[in-house]
Amino acid sequence: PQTIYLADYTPFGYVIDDVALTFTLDPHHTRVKSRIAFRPNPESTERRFFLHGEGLKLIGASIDGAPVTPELSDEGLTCEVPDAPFIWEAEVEIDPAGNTALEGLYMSNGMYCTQCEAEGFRKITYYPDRPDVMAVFSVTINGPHPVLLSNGNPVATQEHHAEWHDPWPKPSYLFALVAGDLIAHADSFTTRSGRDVALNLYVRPGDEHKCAFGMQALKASMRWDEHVYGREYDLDLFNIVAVDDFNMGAMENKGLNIFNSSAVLASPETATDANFERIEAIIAHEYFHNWTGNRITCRDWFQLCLKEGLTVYRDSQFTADMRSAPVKRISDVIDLRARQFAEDQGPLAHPVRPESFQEINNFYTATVYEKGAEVIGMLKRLVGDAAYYQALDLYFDRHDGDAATIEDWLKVFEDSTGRDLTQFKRWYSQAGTPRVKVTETWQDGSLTLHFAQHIPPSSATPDPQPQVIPVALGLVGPNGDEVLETRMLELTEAEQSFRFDDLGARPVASILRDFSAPVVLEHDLSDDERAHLLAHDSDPFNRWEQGRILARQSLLAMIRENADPDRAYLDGIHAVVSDESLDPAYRALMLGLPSQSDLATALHDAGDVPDPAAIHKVSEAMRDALAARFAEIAPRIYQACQIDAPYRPDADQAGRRSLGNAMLSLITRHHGPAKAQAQFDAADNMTQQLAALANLIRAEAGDAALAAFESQWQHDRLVMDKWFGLQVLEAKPDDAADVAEQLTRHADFNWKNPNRFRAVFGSLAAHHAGFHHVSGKGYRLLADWLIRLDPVNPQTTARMCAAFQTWARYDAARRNMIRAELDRILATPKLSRDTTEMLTRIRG
Ligand code: HT7
Ligand code: ZN
Repeated sequence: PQTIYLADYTPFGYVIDDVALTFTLDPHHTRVKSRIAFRPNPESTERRFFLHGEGLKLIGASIDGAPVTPELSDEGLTCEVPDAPFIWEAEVEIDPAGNTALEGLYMSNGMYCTQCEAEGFRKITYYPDRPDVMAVFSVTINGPHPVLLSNGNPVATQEHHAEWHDPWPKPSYLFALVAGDLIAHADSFTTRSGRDVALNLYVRPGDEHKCAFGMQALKASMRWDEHVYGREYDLDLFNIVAVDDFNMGAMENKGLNIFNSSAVLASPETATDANFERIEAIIAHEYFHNWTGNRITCRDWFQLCLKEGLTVYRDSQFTADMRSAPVKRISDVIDLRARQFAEDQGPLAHPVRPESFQEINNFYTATVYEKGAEVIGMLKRLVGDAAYYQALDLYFDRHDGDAATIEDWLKVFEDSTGRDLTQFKRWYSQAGTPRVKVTETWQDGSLTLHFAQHIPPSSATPDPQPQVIPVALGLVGPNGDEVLETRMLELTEAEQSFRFDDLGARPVASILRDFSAPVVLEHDLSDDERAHLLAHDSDPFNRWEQGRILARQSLLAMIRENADPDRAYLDGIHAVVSDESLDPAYRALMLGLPSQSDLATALHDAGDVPDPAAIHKVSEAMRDALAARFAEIAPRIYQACQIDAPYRPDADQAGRRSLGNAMLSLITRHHGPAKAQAQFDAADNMTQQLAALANLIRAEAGDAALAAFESQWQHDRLVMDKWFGLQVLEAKPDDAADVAEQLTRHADFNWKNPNRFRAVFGSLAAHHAGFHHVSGKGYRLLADWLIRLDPVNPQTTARMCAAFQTWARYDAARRNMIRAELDRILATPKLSRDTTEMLTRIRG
């Protein structure tokens, strides 16, 4: 496969003034006519006329009305064209019903829909399918469906015929079309300047009752973007469509967002609190793309973080404002460490702005998205809030309508703040997670903190240079008082020291508050000092962090030295969780343990070889110890968390349920499954029902509940995804692969549906001890199914390959088994470019 390099970027040789597309829909023989006004690009000397096109049957083409015979290849066509403006017309035939890859125009449950990012438009018609070619689109749809949608505003609608016009120039990846028998949940929004916007959430009949929350989240997002970033919506209409078959979460097509139904549909009975929160965040994310992505788009796909990092950052700000800021920050850090740190420290490491790729779909990664967002957060910390928003105003003014680059983005900050960001730019160009080691010296009332930063070299960045790292610091006195309020230290050198004088008694340094930079901090505090911060730190993140480190240290000692669970940890957590002045959601987070995969990383970092079975065993023992420590208080807290009011998915109620269900786990462990069964029987919402079911399965008392759940929810795909996933997640390590295998035989295991495939195999990959079972059956089963899925849906197959990315840290037997599976998949004839690239990178 061909490798594409950032350094090779050249602009397209032609400019498009406008595009008219006419679709005549048919499941296997859809006709697409295009009429495109091209003119030579005055900013380019390139005069080769190449249009992307894949899997298209060309019916005919003409230039200025005269038929032409272009030269066709698997990737597109070339043609002789005039050295002056001209009209290109073409007609192609495509097969939406046969499109199982879910990229381009495809069918899902009888409805037509599109997914064009990143390079799906070329499966619809011949076109310069690159984000820097922006054009105004008019779309006509002919089809026997009650609802026919495209981007922008409707200009004419009759039965079986609709015409749409999008006045905003856009790249082809933002094109969308939907046709089907859909029902609109309608509402409206009045912008700050008084314009009325019609809002619709289109769903399949039967899903109408799952729309209200998504609509409310959309309106909250629109209001928030006006208040916080001064950004208004810019069309008369904003449509969202829910689709059952979708490779990712959702897509920000201009004026016509398309959502995986799991990312938008929710009712109290069918969706958990976590689902509601995720839906709120994804709706906000896609809506925020209207400015950060659509109005200002990316020059090329190497700049993906320009829109994704910034939009993730904006959606995390939104969630923090709508819910609890500390809880959101801690949850984001848990996720960042689990997914992005793993990527950055393994064979898939790449910079936030990669410099080469084979298949761009493989670069919609945690590094581009989540580390990309962390980089924005650091920029904001470094320049301060006011300067950040001023810079953003300048960014929107200067680049509205542009296809921009990271250089443009940083220049805006340099111009508006006067700061030199040359070194900061390394966050975009260097792969790897910086490690920051801190040592302390204490003398005569002065504390000196010595920082040393080190970025482990990788094949992506063999010779890393020091980065700018904002380190938020506070000092906590011996009596728990704050003796130095949070201040930002800026690390720029490989080694740097900071001194704090006139301190009286020696304080405990609280470093990297609020997780001010995406680094691994190595700060040798004693257990007592950590317990002190756990009890007193004013920074909620670091308070939680110390609890987590104590837990990790104790778990590692249990593995290495057969130690007992650490009493100081158990007591410290008991004190925080019992503190009723704290937010219940935060107290629930405090009870979480490092994941088994995190522990494997910690062991590997320390030079040990992780044993998944041993890690599982100590994690269980620690949970038993927590259950015993909380035996007295857990039933009381559980009771206090019960809600005697109609279900609401807000932060308040969700926090109480989260703490209540954390208690339910401890109670089930210590006192047996009776309370879980009672909760299951009484549950009137999915959060309570699913938590109870998980506890019953864990207690090996779940058979009846599983059967009852299945017969209650058989008709609901999204709920059944939970049923499939939970059985794998909660299986014993010896059984996880067998349970997954049995579920693949279930009549409802529709493996071509990405949500269902992920429910089973995403859960297997997430089951550390089950997936890495010593027999190798987890590896074999996943490999079998990846081989089967690849020809059907390469994107989803390639993403799932990441399950193998940590292979090199395990023992020789496991390494050999994984390598054999990787080789077996790689030897499959006609393996997709997506999967080939992923596995080649993983295998190294
Ligand atoms: N910008 C969207 C990315 C996306 C996507 C990318 C590749 C293949 C399928 C896809 N579906 C959506 C989603 C987002 O980040 O908002
Ligand atoms: Zn996005």
